[in-house]
Amino acid sequence: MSDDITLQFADKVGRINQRLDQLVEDSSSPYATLFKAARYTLFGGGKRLRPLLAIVTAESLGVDLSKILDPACALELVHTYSLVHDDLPCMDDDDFRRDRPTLHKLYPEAVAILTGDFLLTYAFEVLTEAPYLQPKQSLRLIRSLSKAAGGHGMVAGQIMDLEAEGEVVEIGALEKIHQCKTAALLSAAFEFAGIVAEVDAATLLTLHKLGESLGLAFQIIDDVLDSSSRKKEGQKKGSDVENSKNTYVTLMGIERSKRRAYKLLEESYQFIETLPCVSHKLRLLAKHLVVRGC
Ligand code: GRG
Repeated sequence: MSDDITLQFADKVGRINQRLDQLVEDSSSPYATLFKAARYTLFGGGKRLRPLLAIVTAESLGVDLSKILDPACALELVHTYSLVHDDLPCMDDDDFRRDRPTLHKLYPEAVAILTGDFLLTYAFEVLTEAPYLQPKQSLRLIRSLSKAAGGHGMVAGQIMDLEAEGEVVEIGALEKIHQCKTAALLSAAFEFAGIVAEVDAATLLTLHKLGESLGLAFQIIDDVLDSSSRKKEGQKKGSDVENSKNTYVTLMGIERSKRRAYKLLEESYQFIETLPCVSHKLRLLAKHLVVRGC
């Protein structure tokens, strides 16, 4: 994110970090390693985009931060689990994330797996205990997050991605992978805002579609940035090229990929326009997910 945007949302990121710090405390229990490892990965410099999207959208819809903060943190717990498991030797086999050793490089691999399991499971516990929500709202949040994370969501995206390694896939198949891997959790973030704000079914569907468009645009730009940093640094272990991964850039080239991302951003703006609220901040945040560093 650019400096301007970082400043704009610094207070919210601060609140997210503060709450995560309370939710995942250091422990002096016999299983303290789990909490140390979770904190290493949770406080490793993530941008907190998913909780930010949930909070900014919910606030635009008139929700108080106190109601959306814990659900927003649950999104970050799931996101963090997915990064830990994605980096494992049996998946992408990455040695570094956010310029620091990945969790399995610092701890035994089993600890990294268990830490991911803990973060994923704990996200749902947090949702059951989120304050100021009616039981029906908590259930709807749990349903939304399970769908995004599960067998038709992130896990599905991951398995399709692994199976496509070394094969050349069609662009439609790649989009399906990224809808599941990346966009599903963004859709859940927007849905979270709608559920907490108690919007109608049509608005909830718009929020879901907003996540699909913006999530895909975000992923395409991630591929573009990944390919330019690879050019600068040479091929790294765990890079998309080393793993023979299909990316938007390998299938469409940089310029066409960017055009596709900007078209999806326009589509996202249209969804934002139809929301029953003034959403200038949301539009700004959406833009900065896509128009960044390239
Ligand atoms: C179920 C193990 C498992 C994985 C699911 C989400 C996922 C699939 C894997 C994570 C790795 C990956 C490349 C995801 C694509 C989405 C993406 C661009 C993640 C990075 O998100 P940022 O930029 O990360 O928000 P920070 O570091 O800011 O938290």
